[in-house]
Amino acid sequence: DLVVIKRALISVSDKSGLAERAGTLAQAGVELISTGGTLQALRDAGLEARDVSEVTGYPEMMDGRVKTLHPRVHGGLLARREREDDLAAMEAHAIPGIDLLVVNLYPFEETARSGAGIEACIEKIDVGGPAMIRAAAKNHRHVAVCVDMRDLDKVLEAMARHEGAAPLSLRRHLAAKAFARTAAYDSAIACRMEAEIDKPARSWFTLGGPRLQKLRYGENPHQDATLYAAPEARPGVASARQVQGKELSYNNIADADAAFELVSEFDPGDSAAAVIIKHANPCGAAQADNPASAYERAFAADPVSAFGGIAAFNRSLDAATADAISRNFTEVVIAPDAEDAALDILSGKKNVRVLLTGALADPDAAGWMLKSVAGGLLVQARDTGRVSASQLKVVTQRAPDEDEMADLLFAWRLVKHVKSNAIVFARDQRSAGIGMGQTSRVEAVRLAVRKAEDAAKENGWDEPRTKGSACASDAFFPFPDGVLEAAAAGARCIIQPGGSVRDAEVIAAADEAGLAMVFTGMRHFRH
Ligand code: 93A
Repeated sequence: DLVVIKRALISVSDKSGLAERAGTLAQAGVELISTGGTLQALRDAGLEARDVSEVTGYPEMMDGRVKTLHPRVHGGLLARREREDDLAAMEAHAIPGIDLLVVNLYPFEETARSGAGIEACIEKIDVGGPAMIRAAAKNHRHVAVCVDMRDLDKVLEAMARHEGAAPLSLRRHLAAKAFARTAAYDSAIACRMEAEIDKPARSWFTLGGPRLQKLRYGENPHQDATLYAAPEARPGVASARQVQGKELSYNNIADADAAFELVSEFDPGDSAAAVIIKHANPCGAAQADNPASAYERAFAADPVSAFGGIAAFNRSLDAATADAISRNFTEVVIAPDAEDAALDILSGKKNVRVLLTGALADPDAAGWMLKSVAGGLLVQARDTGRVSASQLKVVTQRAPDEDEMADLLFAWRLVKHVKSNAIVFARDQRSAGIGMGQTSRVEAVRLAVRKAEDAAKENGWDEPRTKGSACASDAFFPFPDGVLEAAAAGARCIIQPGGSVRDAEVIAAADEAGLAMVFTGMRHFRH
């Protein structure tokens, strides 16, 4: 099961850590073969290496597009060492056997992420590298392959233990990683190519990027979990910088994502916004002149649920906000940025995880949402739907006034981020009561009303904030009952998609109760 490493081909785009490791290989008596830039780097480090052109008998050509694509390279990677005919072919065609391949690819992903144009991206498509990686990985019974310089350390350690040899278990592990790497690389290329096409066919879904973090566990401690990078780069939780706090858990990441995607719907130029999330649902959200009062308003909307919640902001954290946050038990804080004074204050709460994203998420950005089903994967585009006041259709005798319209639009933004069936009451640009995840719409209304009543008790308000509120429903009311309950709780206006066969009855009930009602023509299911 041991393969003694006698000859290695090294061809790396990212040359960091190369010289030292190649030096260890050379010391172990391994002959090195290399491509242009890598060869130069090795020689600069005082190491001896053979030029691949000398092996192939051809110079590198076409700006390096063709350098290792040759039978003398691929034969050396693919030859089965126990097969007489393979050995005879090597002998006949002067093919040197390669026992170790070290390749990292042209930086296609980085180039695409930097927003480079398609031509620049295409130039970064590595062809020879993946071809060699796949050849070596296919032939891992005889060859070890490293697609990551750090894996060469594992090979070197094994060689030190096994008299210059790498065991099958390691070669197998490296081969699996090699195919995962070329698959992810090609996924990224496919993604970038599809971005150039108006209506991509999507007969296959391309997934996958590198592992960002191995998580301690999943939603529950008995579930394994990992965070991977998506092929498309977007500001958000996966790319955020954690500046302090305990390790992020699976649920932290999921909730911080929900929080940040929602708060990013609010333009920081218009007002500060704060959102508090529990179990992927907002329990409080508010706008204000500054982040601290937005947070206080969001917190007061449901102080009981906010315990141990995740707080998200659309503006940089300042000292006053950090102060307000640290008075409550908070699991995660996520914001585009933070002032030093804010970080100082939060550092007093060692366990609070603070994530800085550098920018808000773009609510209009294209992207994919995944959900696994037994034996399959459901894939849909992100919900980028939004409505403005001018797109709303007033369906009742009374039209909403300006204040009501502002609260309707606020509630509508929120309800998009609440699990269905979802109902949001809002007043003065803050949530008043949120009903989420119910199996009937009227039950979602009741839950939202009850939460508003609880909040009034908790805060010592003389009435629940549903009085005089705007109410949003993520999908149409199938019956008038939900509308009647909302009216009974003091709502003055309702925003909903419309489209029920009973719309006429629902509108009549709203008119009877003196409510203004607008239709969006767009629903926001979220399951
Ligand atoms: O342009 S390529 O697709 N054609 C090739 O034949 C080839 N062989 C190796 N790119 C090729 N490579 C890549 O060159 C490797 O994957 C590596 O990323 C890079 C190293 O080039 P250099 O040693 O000249 O810096």
